[in-house]
Amino acid sequence: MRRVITFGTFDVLHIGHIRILKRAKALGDYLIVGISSDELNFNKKGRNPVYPYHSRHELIESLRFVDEIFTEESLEKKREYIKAHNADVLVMGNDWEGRFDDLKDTCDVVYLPRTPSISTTEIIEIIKER
Ligand code: C2G
Repeated sequence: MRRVITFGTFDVLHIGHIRILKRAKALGDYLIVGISSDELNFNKKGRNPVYPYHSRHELIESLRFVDEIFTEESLEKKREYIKAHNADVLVMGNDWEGRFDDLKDTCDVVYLPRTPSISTTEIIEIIKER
């Protein structure tokens, strides 16, 4: 069984998130998702998420192609998470292209093209303008 792991905040869940999770699952049999803690999201993006961790967790947990969830506390702990979950492949969107290549000695590392023209930041801006 090929175990796939991926990471993200998945704030204001949108079609780009759904598509990357589906495509990640299609690369194996079992999909494990590391959801960023509220603190990690603040460190990455300089803002609190719109949806707190427990809501983001509940949304991702409801997706039929997601098999397991855990909390991503730090970007630097990827190697630890990959080992702990026995993952065979790490999947990330290509906004992270090259960033996790040092993990190629642990598992396959695949960067998938992002869905164009949609992001949480843009959704927040559009709603603000209304
Ligand atoms: N994504 C995508 N298409 C979009 C927007 C996002 O394919 N239009 C992908 C991203 O590339 C990422 C995943 O959806 O792989 C989750 O996106 P974010 O929630 O923005 O993830 P991010 O905050 O970048 O966290 O350890 C890595 C990080 O935790 C990734």
